[in-house]
Amino acid sequence: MAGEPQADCLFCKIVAGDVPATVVRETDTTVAFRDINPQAPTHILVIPKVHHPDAASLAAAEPQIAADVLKEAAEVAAQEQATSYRIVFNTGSGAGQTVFHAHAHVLGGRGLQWPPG
Ligand code: D5M
Repeated sequence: MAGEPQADCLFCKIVAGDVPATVVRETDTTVAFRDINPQAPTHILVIPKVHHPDAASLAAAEPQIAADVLKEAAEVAAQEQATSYRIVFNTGSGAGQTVFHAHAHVLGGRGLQWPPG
């Protein structure tokens, strides 16, 4: 069922505590943890605790939790003292999505180029 934990999902395992992660913030609906392969001094992933394969399907099914993810992305940036930062939702393998559980990348702590690669 949509939103239910998926046995083969890495980020569902992080939510459950079955895979370790460096958690920096947690709310009733979200977890934020450091990316294992950081692309900037600040590189944190904010995920919903519920399982949806990407940000758009999360927003369609549970818009309040999608809003929670965005709010937490800003909270994480503030906690990291990143005044300028980028929020990225890679969607689809062609855009670089490798984990099919919705997540926001929060990148900051250095100058960021536009357009991204
Ligand atoms: O982003 C998926 C991101 O997830 C990618 O930047 C690596 C990160 N990742 C993968 N495994 C882990 C663990 N175990 N901890 C922390 N971060 C992890 P995507 O947009 O799907 O490419």
